[in-house]
Amino acid sequence: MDIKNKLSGIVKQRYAKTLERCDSRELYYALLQMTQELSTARPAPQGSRKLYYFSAEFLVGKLLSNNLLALGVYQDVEQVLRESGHSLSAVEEVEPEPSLGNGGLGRLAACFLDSIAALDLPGDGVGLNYHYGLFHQCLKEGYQTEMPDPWMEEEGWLIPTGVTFEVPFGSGVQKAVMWDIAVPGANTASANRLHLFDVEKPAAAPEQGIDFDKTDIAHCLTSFLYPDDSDEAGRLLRVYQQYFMVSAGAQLILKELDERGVDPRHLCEHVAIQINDTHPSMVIPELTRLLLERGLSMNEALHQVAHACAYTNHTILAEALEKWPMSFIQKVAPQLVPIIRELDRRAKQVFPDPRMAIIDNNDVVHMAHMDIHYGYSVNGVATLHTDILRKTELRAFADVYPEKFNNKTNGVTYRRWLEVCNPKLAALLDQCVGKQWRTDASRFNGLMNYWGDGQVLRDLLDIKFENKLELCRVIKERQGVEVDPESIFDIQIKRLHEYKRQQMNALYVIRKYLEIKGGHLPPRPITVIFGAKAAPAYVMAKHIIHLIICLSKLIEADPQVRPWLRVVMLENYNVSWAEKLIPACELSEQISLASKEASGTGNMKFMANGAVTLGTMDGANVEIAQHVGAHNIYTFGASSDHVIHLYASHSYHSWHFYERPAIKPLVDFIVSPQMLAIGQESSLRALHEDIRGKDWFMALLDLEDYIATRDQAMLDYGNRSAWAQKMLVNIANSGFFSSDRTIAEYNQDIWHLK
Ligand code: 26V
Repeated sequence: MDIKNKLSGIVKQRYAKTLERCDSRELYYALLQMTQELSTARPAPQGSRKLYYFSAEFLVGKLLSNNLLALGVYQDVEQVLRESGHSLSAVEEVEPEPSLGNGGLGRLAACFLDSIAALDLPGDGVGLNYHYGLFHQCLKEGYQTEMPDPWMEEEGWLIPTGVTFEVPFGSGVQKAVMWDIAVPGANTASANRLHLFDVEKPAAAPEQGIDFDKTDIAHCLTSFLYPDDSDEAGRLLRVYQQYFMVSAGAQLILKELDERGVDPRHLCEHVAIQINDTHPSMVIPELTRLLLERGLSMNEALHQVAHACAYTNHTILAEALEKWPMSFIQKVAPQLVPIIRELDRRAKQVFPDPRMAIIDNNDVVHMAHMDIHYGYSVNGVATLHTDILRKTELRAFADVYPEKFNNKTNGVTYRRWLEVCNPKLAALLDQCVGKQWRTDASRFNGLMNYWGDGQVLRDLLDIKFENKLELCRVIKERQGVEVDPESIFDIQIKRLHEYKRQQMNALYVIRKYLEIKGGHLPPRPITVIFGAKAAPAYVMAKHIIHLIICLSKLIEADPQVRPWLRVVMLENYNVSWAEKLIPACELSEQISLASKEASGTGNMKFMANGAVTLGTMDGANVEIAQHVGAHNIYTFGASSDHVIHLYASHSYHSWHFYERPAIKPLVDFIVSPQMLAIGQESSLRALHEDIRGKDWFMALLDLEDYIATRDQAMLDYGNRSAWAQKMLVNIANSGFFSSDRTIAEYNQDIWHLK
């Protein structure tokens, strides 16, 4: 294909200009048009069974580069732009980023769509089109404030389909309008679709912050992702969103079956439905209901549904396991109530164990329990997580349905998370192991042959340094902060949650600060970078952000400490930030309390980009440690077994740890006069009190080990060639964590798509 001609033709027609005379914005829209034309010309992959991946979140990130790569025209486009005096990276800046996810769960769904298409498997995503995303985070005067994050434009990636469905709410029928985003497969000739459902007449953005009328379902249903669930109206809106998504999705499945000429009595031979966490669980009773309407008996309908639906669990945090009062469902979708009661009755008949009830004694519906009884597969997202599900949280179910339980360790797409975001490292890999790694990540292993190759090791260090320079440039440009590229880049980027323990990282910063003030300098300057959004109603998470910002201000103002230690809290951390941060990272902070992080996927992206992990034996860190070996990862902290025992026996008392001489001064520094002079007293005191007297996620339990292990890493960093070898081993062993491997396993064990 002659890209130059095609693109010139488009800009001539759109703007009556030559390529040379276009600005970045015009070029972006021209490339968007070209990419859409190429993608929509592709047919869907063929197969006997089609997958529908239901998820409330798809954190797709910017799509231009990714799609150009998948379509095989990236290099041509880059060249054409260069020759006409432009750069693709400047054009990319114009693209808005959709924030259609919270974090790992949504980003995983996006990586999965990429891999499903790349493996040429027939599989579409089903989700919602949130107009203002999660929220845009502003960090003003030391606090997070939330603003709408509008990302849709007149012209964008959404393709109008003309397809609509009627969703029968208790309050009346509401129309669901289907928009599609094309998902072209890398190295294939096909494309799948991400179907995003929307209301017909969406509300305008709220005037102030993210407050809106949560009872105005007709217009606000798709305004925001997960509206604040601290009040009842927000929780109810969430049920409206969920039912809207699954009802429209289930109707789409039946429509496509009709088009393929398949009798719904054979649905499960032709359809696989993956339920991504419990947000889409109502697809089970809804599809049952629709099949009953089509004349199937209850037995027939349930047979089809239970052999089509499979459930993925992404967390064992009790507060995140969804349970809805039946009264909510009665209000949102009363027609589901008799069906859910029947599902519950049948399950109880076979398994009277109250731990397995779909509806408990308080008339509350346990969504995960419905998925397990009426799905044919239940999977966790890392080996340790699946083991914990089997042994603790879902034990009663694993005992009676052992054949349903299986593990699918998460993965990430290296097309976005290496090829697009780290072109220099990608080129080095091409040189060392050939270009095939893009579709066969097991090739990374060939890099091990260069473990003793001084030139390759120096190249790795040089590439890392160049990526650090680029990150410095971006941080300066976006936040006006100057960071020393010679310092160690130590990065923790993920949602703000106490179990992820950003507060423990902050306590290490305090320790370093006090050491430097005492004249004890670290072996090298350190830059500690945080990126994190806190849920709007999660008060403790906001206190932790405040602590980090206060530390950053304290250090900035201190010429004695500043050359040795810097703290940067990035504003509005998102996928685009991650694409700059991950290639530049040297020490990857994966420090969750063991047993709490189901998998983590950032850990995998960092590893593949040559960062060394500092982590607990939690989630997929355990598998990373197995792959790289003890010399190439820094692990610390209590084991998951020990942590589970501490919870069960109620024997963790933070105040015992607080009293230790190495810990007390660090915790107390939070409310020191210096800190109170910078920050808000009530916030700092609340955090101090919580860590000292409760510390539910046991930051103090692991603190001393964490400090010692992190110090050791900083020391080892000084031996540059030995460090480069650790980087190399990490990259070489990251192939296992490709989402292509994960998806191949889902297909082989669960979906059987072709
Ligand atoms: C949800 C909620 C909702 C309400 C209050 C607190 C809370 C805390 C956690 C969650 C997590 C929801 C599920 C989730 O995002 N899990 C993440 O899934 C990733 C992909 O499998 C995995 O890598 C992460 O470890 C896991 O936390």
